[in-house]
Amino acid sequence: MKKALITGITGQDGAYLAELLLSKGYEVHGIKRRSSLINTARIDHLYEDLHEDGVRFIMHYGDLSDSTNIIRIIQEVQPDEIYNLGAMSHVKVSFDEPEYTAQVDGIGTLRILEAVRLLGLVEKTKIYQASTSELYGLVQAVPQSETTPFYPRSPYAVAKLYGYWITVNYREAYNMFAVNGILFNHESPRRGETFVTRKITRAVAQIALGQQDRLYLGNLNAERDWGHAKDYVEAMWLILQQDVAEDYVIATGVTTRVREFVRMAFAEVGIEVAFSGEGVDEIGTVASCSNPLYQVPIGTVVVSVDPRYFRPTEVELLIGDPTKSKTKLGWEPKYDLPALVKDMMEADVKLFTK
Ligand code: NDP
Ligand code: GDR
Repeated sequence: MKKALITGITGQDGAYLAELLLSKGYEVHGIKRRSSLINTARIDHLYEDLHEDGVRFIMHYGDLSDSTNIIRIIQEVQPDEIYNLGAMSHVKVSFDEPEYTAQVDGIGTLRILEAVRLLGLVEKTKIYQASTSELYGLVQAVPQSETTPFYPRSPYAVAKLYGYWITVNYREAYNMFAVNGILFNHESPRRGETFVTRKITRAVAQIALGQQDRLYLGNLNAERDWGHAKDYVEAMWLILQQDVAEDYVIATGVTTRVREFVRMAFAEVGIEVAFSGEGVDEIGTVASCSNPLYQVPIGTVVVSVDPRYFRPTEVELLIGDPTKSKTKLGWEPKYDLPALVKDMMEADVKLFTK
């Protein structure tokens, strides 16, 4: 039975990946941080009683800022595959916590690689590093592929740039199977509440149910290549099943503005929103309403811009070129953007109907 170790198992991707690996017969180990309240909601359904026989889902306390526990856990588990998904993953927050972000997202990656090397696991353990389209930052060329130059635009992206290159360096220096998945934005009903898609679907569901008046957002013009997290964890697994260690872009190849995502989410609950004004004065107003849940009067302002959500330096446009992953991995996403929006809206309407 193959053993996998997942850092960031309590996050969006960690939860989907754990499900996928369990379904493939793996023994799955995860690293979770100690917190004052239990924060394992995304993986509680996978919990197995350690007192039973044949347990295949095992959690370890740990933190990517602490080399000692990383070494101990890797030594204990002796994993065949490590998926390094743990990170301070919020771009805007990284401007407020730049040093911590560098420690966890940058040096944390080194800690994993170095632990595998020091423990003599180079031949045995394959390592997946969660790299990101944020590396491309300020647009150099589109669509962005494995050969497009990087220009990171946030402390998060700069930390991830270190994680990317230290992974490449350990691969080349020590012949390790250490690879980067350069994943473009991927979302789901399990997405953290402060990322823009989930913030939108939660707010739209609450507006549709008469529980909230307005949604405040930052840059409505940003363009993102959004996919579904379920599809993207499949790609992570495929990347580690290859004979040759290589880096891959995972994306849909379609980009959409934040404003359009808002429109699509409202349309799911029968509310047509029209945008007017510009910059900080832009508003979204109800143009028509056939909402089966709650009548929102025509002309009601449901979206406003709040400059507090602007970033000191923004990534305006991301659009990925998934040619290599499609041809070499045979990876094909099952969800397009309308299907993703539908999935997220259905889940949030259900959540707030309760
Ligand atoms: P989440 O923010 O949902 O999850 C992050 C995970 O990392 C959580 O389990 C979190 O634990 C854990 N974590 C945070 N800090 C530490 C730490 N110091 N030590 C150990 N674990 C820590 O992110 P996603 O699931 O969306 O993303 C997974 C990875 O992929 C991240 O590295 C992210 O940067 C990267 N990525 C994500 C993309 C996306 O669109 N989702 C795109 C490209 C890359 P806790 O639950 O305790 O907070
Ligand atoms: P991103 O995702 O920064 O791309 O990083 P996020 O959803 O936070 O922002 C996407 C775009 O939307 C704009 N935006 C807002 N964003 C947030 N969070 N809140 C708002 O109110 C808002 N209004 C507009 C942003 O300015 C931005 O342009 C995500 C994370 O998952 C990273 O970890 C990952 O590496 C990248 O995706 C790929």
